[in-house]
Amino acid sequence: MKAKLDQIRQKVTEQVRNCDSTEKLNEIRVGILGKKGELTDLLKSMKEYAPEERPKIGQMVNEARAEIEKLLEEQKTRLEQSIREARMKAEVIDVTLPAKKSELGHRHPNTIVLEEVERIFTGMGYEVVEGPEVEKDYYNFEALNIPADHPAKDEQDTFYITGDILLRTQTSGVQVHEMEKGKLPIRMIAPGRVFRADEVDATHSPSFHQIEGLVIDKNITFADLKGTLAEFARELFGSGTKVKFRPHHFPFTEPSAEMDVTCFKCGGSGCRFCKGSGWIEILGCGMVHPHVLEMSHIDPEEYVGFAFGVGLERITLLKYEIDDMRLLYENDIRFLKQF
Ligand code: 2NL
Repeated sequence: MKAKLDQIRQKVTEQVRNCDSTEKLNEIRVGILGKKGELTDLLKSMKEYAPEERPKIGQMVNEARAEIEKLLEEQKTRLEQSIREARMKAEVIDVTLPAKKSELGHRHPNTIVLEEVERIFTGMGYEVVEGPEVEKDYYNFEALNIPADHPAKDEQDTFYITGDILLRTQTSGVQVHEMEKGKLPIRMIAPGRVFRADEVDATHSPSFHQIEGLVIDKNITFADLKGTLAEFARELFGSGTKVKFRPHHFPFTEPSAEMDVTCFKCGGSGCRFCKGSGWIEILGCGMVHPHVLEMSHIDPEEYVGFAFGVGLERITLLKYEIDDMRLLYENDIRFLKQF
């Protein structure tokens, strides 16, 4: 028995020493200590010995077992250590290698212009207020005095979600919510994304951005509107910019006007850019219609206001002399980096 044990011990020591993977180490363990392993077989053969010899044999086998287990464990630790070392060696980071250049983004020209417009109006004491892109028909149309049979309300022009919920076609709803709060006076601009069922071309998109402005206070006149918007135009397009107001019609303002600025390309003498007229239209405006004030519970006998609306893309295209609106939606970094 002792000879057999010594033989196993020797064999295992040899095998373990030459073993180079944890899988093989496990195979060795099973071959010796497993259910059908050599040492287990040896233990099973105990009954062939005399009863008085059995405890001694049992002790010998157990000692051999402990020894082999220790051997296996030590080799396992050694193997794991060397695997770890090999991995660390392969993972070495060469800090002297040149760094990869990371491509930086760029602010969108719309964002640059919007921030400029916000700077101009906050400088005049206006608040910037945002609101939801999904609105009730009431806040987009009815509260603005736009009648039920107005062409803008046609499904051809407006994206309806349900019969009375829609994607806003202008940001006016934000101002109506503000008027309903009843905190006067109001000096605000409402920038944001708006939606219209338009086909895409050089000057149209189903989704674009608008900036609306609203002032409500006592004793506001059309002169306040003119002065404010003229100052806005001078700050945005340069101090030499002149403005001109042409009569217009909107259901939500009375009187209403469109404002033109002198062409910043030719200075007013006429060129291809302004189609020879010397003027470029940039916004719509007017004195808030008394009925619009009334619907939002503001007394038109006590309070008056003016309002205006500008297309953000339109002024971005003009300011940067971009001739196709689609360029603003492609987000090609080579285009964006030019502004
Ligand atoms: C345009 C120009 C405009 C307004 C928007 C407005 C908002 C309220 C009350 C009265 Cl809450 N008016 N907004 C006023 C004039 C022009 O937008 O070309 N729109 C189609």
